[in-house]
Amino acid sequence: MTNQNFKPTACNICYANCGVIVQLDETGRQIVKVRGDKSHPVSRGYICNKAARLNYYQNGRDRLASPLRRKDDGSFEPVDWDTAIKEIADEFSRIRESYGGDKIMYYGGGGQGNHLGGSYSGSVQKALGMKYRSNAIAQEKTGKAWTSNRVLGGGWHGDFEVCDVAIIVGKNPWQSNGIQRARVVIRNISKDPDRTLIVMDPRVSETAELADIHLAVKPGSDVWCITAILGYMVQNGLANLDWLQVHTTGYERVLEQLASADVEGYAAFAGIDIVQIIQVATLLGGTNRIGVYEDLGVEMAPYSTLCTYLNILLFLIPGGYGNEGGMHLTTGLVSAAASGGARPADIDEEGYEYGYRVTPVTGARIINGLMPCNSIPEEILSDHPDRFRAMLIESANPIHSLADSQKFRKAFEALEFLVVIDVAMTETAMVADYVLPASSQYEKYEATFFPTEFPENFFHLRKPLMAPKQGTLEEAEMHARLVEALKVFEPGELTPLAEAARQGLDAFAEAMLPAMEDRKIRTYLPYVLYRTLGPTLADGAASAASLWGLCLLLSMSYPNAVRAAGHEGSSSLTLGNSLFQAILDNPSGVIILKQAAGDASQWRKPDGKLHLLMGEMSDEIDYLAKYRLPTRTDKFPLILSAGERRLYTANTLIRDPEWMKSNNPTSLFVHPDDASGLGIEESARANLVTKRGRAEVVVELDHRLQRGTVALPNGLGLLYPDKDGLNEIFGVAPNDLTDIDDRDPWVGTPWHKFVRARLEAIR
Ligand SMILES: Nc1nc2c(c(=O)[nH]1)N[C@H]1C(S)=C(S)[C@@H](COP(=O)(O)OP(=O)(O)OC[C@H]3O[C@@H](n4cnc5c(=O)[nH]c(N)nc54)[C@H](O)[C@@H]3O)O[C@H]1N2
Ligand SMILES: Nc1nc2c(c(=O)[nH]1)N[C@H]1C(S)=C(S)[C@@H](COP(=O)(O)OP(=O)(O)OC[C@H]3O[C@@H](n4cnc5c(=O)[nH]c(N)nc54)[C@H](O)[C@@H]3O)O[C@H]1N2
Ligand code: SF4
Ligand SMILES: [Mo]
Repeated sequence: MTNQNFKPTACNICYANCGVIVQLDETGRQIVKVRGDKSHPVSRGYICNKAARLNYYQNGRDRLASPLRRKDDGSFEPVDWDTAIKEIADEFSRIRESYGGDKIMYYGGGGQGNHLGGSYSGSVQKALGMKYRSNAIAQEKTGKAWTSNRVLGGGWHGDFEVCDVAIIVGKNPWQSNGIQRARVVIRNISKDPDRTLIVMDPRVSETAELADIHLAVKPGSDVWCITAILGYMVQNGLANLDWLQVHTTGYERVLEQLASADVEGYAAFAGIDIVQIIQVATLLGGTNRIGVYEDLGVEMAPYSTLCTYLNILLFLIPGGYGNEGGMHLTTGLVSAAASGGARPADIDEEGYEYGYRVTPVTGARIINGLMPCNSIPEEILSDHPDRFRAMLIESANPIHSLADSQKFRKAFEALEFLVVIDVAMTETAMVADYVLPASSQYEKYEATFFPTEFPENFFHLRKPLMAPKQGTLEEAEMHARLVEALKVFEPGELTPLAEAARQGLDAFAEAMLPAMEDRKIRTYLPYVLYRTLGPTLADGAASAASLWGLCLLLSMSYPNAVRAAGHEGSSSLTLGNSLFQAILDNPSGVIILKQAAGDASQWRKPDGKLHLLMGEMSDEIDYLAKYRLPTRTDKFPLILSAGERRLYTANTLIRDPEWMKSNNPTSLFVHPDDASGLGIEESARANLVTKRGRAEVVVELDHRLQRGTVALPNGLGLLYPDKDGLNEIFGVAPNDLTDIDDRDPWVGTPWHKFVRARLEAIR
């Protein structure tokens, strides 16, 4: 078979976004065949079982096809685009005039496969004076962002293709990917006698099955296990003191604490044999080619922020940073932009941060501009004069995906105005005042800003496979029309830039440079690029225009790495232009930068050192000696992992339950001993109860679980129309069972992997 008629794009089911080539049927609207794209520079033909089922995303029965407006009786009526845009702009303007633009909150902006549209939302936020925003990252990765920014000055990533020791903490890449070509890479490490795969997970996950060393911690106790490993290293001369002295500050206090850690006691509390601790500490202490990957198993559990901090120490104490095969700062199109703008935190003499931004009502910490998702309802359901009155939600389904769905529904119903932009009629869209239908990710140009690979980093701008579904618009156009309805620019104000763009990229760059002296142009840059450069881009690629600004920034921040990837240009402007052109010209993706180990860009600016001491986390390390974990009670003796990644889960991106070949959508995994103790048999129905709710489940016995733990799949319990158009719920929505208050004290991330629960047999 040849690959004629196959078009390149990417799989949008998880954030690996593997390159794929797809074949459409004769109507041009159904995706009938999907293969790995061998021309993709990083995934190189790799796909997992899910990619074949993209058509369930593209052609869901609940795709939206017209803007919808809520009527007085609560039902929706279709309205035309001009009406919708005008009325939405008017109502948001009214809220801004009555209460201030900071009472309008923005949520979302992109899921697993789509960030291009969201890059334009900033212009709408500015036009309305919005100040607070959030997205799903603030329910998983803000603890990581906070600690990483403080210690390293940015996010971190390992080179799993070549590291000697890989340590995977609370992550199951076999099912959830995340690392490029995850199954191949994991299998390679597992098979190689000279490389070691260490997995920390209470469960014998598919990844743990391949591990050389499986640290089967008790749920929520990872921080004791990791501190025991670090303590053993420091107490037995395995810390790389020479390296720490040269590259870090504040290490003395950290080493002092680890020197007095109760290694044996901590190992025992975590349920780990001391022999394993010694084995792992000795391996890590003997190399600097270390790859650490953490994910939800620890980021959504008690002590999540401390756990990330300790994971950073796992590679810094042996000196496994900035070297070949070691850990590195992530650099991509967006981190370049962030490093241009991020102000370093204010730190006092003891290593505590002060003067950080907080939310208006509850004073929760804002990290990288994102407020904690768990705080959102409290910032609405309040008498506080600064409470949020309205929201704009784009490409996200927070009623379903955030902790405590009931609380979110109540909060959104209390808003004066809610607008949702989505491709489908979601649980969140159902409570909106207006719903705007987006073209799907295969009907428009799309891209994500996730690639974090090292030493080579890629970017993949995907071309549309088909025309937009009738009645839909891409987000870039919606945002531009809203900016215009809000009358930000005078007619003709951008004409000179638009004319320069028509003369080509070089002329445009030359005109933009002085234009960007104007604060207004800088403030509304994505919108300005879309309306000036956008229309001149070939093949209708107008929404790719915002990338031009990012390419310029990347070329200014990392000129050598961009040139090493084969892009040419003597100045930042010409280099940025050639990078932008390369992104437009390569439909299977392109390497945007190539870094060298030890590259100066890896070292924290301005003093060039890593700042090991975080006062807040030092206190937490001391607190470990108290051995405190939220307790199981007679009422709730089980720990529920609410929302696991399985063979057929895809957040809420695919709503049609038929997409699953396996998976009973309601299945709860239970250890056979726990089930028999309750008199529950395989495939029996049972009630799963938490302090927040109850759900009927089907029990599947699974000996890979730890006794006393149960697990539900993620992303199910969605409403979906049956063939007669009647909405049905398939499976259990995990966040009917989770509580907004069970969260990390520093960054507010939820404890979804540590939900206290009980199971009741149904007789
Ligand atoms: N198939 C599929 N892939 C996906 C997604 C999807 O929906 N479906 N979603 C994507 C997204 S958004 C994300 S963020 C990632 C998430 O990817 P993962 O983090 O891998 O996802 P989970 O399956 O939720 O949790 C991972 C592991 O944590 C373990 N765990 C539970 N409690 C603990 C604990 O106390 N300690 C430790 N160490 N481990 C624990 C579980 O046993 C599980 O094996 O997946 C991405 N990939
Ligand atoms: N209990 C529990 N809850 C969890 C998790 C868990 O493990 N347990 N995992 C959490 C994690 S890690 C994550 S990342 C979140 C994800 O939760 P969300 O951020 O809410 O994201 P998705 O479920 O991926 O939904 C994305 C939305 O985007 C829409 N969409 C798809 N394509 C487009 C498009 O092109 N344009 C627009 N405008 N919309 C589009 C989809 O229809 C869908 O409604 O869920 C979280 N929720
Ligand atoms: S790893 Fe993720 S992006 Fe790649 S094929 Fe599987 S679901 Fe799609
Ligand atoms: Mo996620």
